[in-house]
Amino acid sequence: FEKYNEFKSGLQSDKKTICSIDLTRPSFPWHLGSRHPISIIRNEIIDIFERIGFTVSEGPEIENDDNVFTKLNFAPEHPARDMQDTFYISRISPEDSNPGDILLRTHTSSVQVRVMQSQKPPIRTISPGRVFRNEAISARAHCIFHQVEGLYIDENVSFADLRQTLLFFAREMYGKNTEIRLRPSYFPFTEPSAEMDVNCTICGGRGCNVCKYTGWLEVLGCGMVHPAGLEACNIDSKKYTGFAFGMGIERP
Ligand code: 2U9
Repeated sequence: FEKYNEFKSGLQSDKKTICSIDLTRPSFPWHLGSRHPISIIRNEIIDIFERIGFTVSEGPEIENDDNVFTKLNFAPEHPARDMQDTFYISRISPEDSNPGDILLRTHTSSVQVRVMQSQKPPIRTISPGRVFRNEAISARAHCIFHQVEGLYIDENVSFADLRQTLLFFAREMYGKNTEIRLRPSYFPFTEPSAEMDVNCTICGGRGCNVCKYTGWLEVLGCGMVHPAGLEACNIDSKKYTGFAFGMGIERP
């Protein structure tokens, strides 16, 4: 109580008689917060591809049917166009004069469709961003998630270029001893298509519940850009070839 009175009278007379510290200053240390895990992984992926000449491209989340589906070689009745899979904002019957329905993009490939229409090859770009799918929400899946997609178009781009680029990415991202394997797959926008696995770094390949005892983790999809997609964006598919890849950010 004595100490209290001493401080009180000190404060009433002159602050400096109590101690030399400025009591009005904010407390220390001052925590400024930290990056969100999604941003950390997105920035890591961007850094790796920027080192080998890719530039970042961005585009709108509200898109039209042409850029999300038609120009990527999705058939008119493809199930991804279904209202159960895609969030539609307004439905417009397609005509030559309009680009069709307005919807929330289901992948960031639509950004790359815009790049292909506004730039000439060589094109080397990656598109990070939010995408929207009308799916049941569970512990493993949400209707909004994040992707990074990549596109490389030039003369003489081959599947070997695709494999070597993705091997470089995997070793930068997951460690220098990482091995990859490509399994055949199917996407409307690439032919041939593949899914890429990396060896499981959690169990070192011995098998664990993360890799479901296979020793491999699926990390991305990829393939050679379908010639119909190039032509739809006014790129001569006899002169140019390209590869593309896409990955979700949440899982890594
Ligand atoms: C253009 C042409 C083709 C991008 C690609 C994938 C394969 C792929 C999925 C991974 C997990 C999406 O987030 S996910 O569900 N993506 O498997 N994406 S090839 O292909 C393109 C991109 C642009 C013009």
